[in-house]
Amino acid sequence: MARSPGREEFLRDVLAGLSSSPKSLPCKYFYDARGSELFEAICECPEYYVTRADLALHEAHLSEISAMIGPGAHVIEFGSGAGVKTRKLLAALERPRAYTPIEISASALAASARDLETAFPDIEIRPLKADYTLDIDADRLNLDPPSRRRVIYFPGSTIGNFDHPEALAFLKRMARIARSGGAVLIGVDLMKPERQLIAAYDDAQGITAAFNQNLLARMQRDLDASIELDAFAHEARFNPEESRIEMHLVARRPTRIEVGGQSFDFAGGDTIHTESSHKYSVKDFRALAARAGLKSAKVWKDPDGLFSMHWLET
Ligand code: AVI
Repeated sequence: MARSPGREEFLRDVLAGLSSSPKSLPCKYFYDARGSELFEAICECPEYYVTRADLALHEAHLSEISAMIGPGAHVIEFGSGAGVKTRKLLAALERPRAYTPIEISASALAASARDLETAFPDIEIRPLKADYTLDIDADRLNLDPPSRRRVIYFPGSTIGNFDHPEALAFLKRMARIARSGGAVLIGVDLMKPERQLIAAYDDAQGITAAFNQNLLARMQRDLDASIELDAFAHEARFNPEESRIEMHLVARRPTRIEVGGQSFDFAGGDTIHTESSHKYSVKDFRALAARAGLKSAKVWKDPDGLFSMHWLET
């Protein structure tokens, strides 16, 4: 999810989100430099099981995953490839032919490509600067001969941050890019008791709260917005109808946000919905993938049933 769209796009999305009912802001704007630091800190929180469970699943099943990917494949990651999971995966692959990280931030992409070229001199690193949430120009990946297997890699459960129609469209796009004979390796967070989910998204140290509130601070910094930061509190809510955790910024008292020449009034208790994190059962995710034309060939779960990794074939 690390994206840094320009100021114009940010302002347009903020004005649209604050004008809508209920008010919302897109979660992609969490990840400026400060937000990315806070997200790294969330991943270390004892309550936020997602990163640890995902990494443990990678470690436990690397040789099987490597065998499924097979020799000579082109691994295409939707994300910068800067993470420890990517390194573990690349290290375990049998003579991979190529690896492409797809990332909108040119600086993040260049830094990770440089590091990976040094660490993996045998792998052809082909970075692609693009917004993976939009359509990717397939010509830019078509250096591959038709016989080369493509594997789309999307760890970390970011798929959960998409609403169901968006997740379906996203999976269809992955299937198109993987093309016939390809596969998708994707991390998906699993449904679990509400108490555990709330703790994971409202940790005791207040790091997730700071991550959520940084969105308002970013509006001040980047858009010169006038906001009483202390008038908004972080809240994590479970939405059982949609099987998702929602993050909100809730007005503690009547307040006003002024941005881009417009003002938005809040009564105490009014909220801005800033993120949804959908939780799936294995069965429901398989069904969603099937609607995108992806056949489930293997699912790995950790022993506590917290997290899953799906191998889907085109
Ligand atoms: C990036 N994404 C998978 C995280 C999640 O769990 O939905 C973002 C996050 N939001 C709060 N904590 C972590």
